[in-house]
Amino acid sequence: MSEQGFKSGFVALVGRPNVGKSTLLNKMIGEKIAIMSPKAQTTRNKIQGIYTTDEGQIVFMDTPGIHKPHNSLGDFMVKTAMSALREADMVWFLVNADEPRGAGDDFIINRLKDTKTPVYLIINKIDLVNPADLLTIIDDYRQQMEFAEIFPISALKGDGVPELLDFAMDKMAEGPQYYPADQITDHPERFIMSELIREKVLQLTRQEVPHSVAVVIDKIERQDENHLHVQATIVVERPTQKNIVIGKQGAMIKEIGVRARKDIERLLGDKIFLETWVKVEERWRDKPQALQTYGYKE
Ligand code: GDP
Ligand code: MG
Ligand code: K
Repeated sequence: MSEQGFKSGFVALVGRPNVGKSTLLNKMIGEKIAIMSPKAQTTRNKIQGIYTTDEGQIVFMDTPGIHKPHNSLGDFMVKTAMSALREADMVWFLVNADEPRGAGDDFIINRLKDTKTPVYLIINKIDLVNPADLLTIIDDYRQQMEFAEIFPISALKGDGVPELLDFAMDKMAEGPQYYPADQITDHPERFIMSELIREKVLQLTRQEVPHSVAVVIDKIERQDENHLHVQATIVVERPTQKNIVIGKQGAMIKEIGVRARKDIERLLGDKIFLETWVKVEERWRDKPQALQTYGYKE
């Protein structure tokens, strides 16, 4: 550990398909990386790799909603992608040096413009272009939005990659080691499940239950190859809200469960047996411990 203390932070790695995101992750984290391979390509904080040194830890996450066109879950995806970007300490926007800027790049640029998180432009595959062309490319991207810094690299050959990593680690603030040094992936399914259940509560109860509702996934247990048993608790602040969420003879909670289960199944590709409970915890938002338990960072 360095004298200044351990550093840590999150990097959102974005870029249209084939720009070299996986190649870069592999180069950075080497054989230690295990790319997440859930059936879902849609989780909010899809952790792709964790880079740990004596100096600090950088968690790389993918934000799929940012590079996917709209579908039925489009709005939800864009919203969650945007909040993932806000939670990141920096965004690495990867583009391809040997292809002109395209619609896929512009789609992402338009979303990156809306975030306050610093965006680093990573121009990849510089081994395929001559330096004069590189300047034209940099100029073109610069005109689209403001970047905190621009890094030309070759993820394949490794050119510029150590410098990029050193730079990022340097920028990170002191912070905890979120994951053990030998852990390279997380299980973000938990996150998407709670987000989807929360979404259904808000949709179905409309104005009656405030946005302060939280959903905790208490248990995910695999029954067999295709079935997951999931237990979730919906946390509200007042007994009246609990009554609304449960509904007449449990009609509301049942409907919440049915709709959430369908979305979770569609996203994860597993059959879900979903059990939901409702709990009242007064003013949980004022309790730091509760905030952490319910997955809200300060
Ligand atoms: P992703 O879809 O963004 O994850 O892109 P991949 O990492 O799968 O890379 C797509 C293709 O580009 C693969 O064939 C890579 O080998 C190639 N590629 C990635 N980085 C570089 C690079 O720096 N130089 C060259 N020449 N090819 C690269
Ligand atoms: Mg990839
Ligand atoms: K690691």
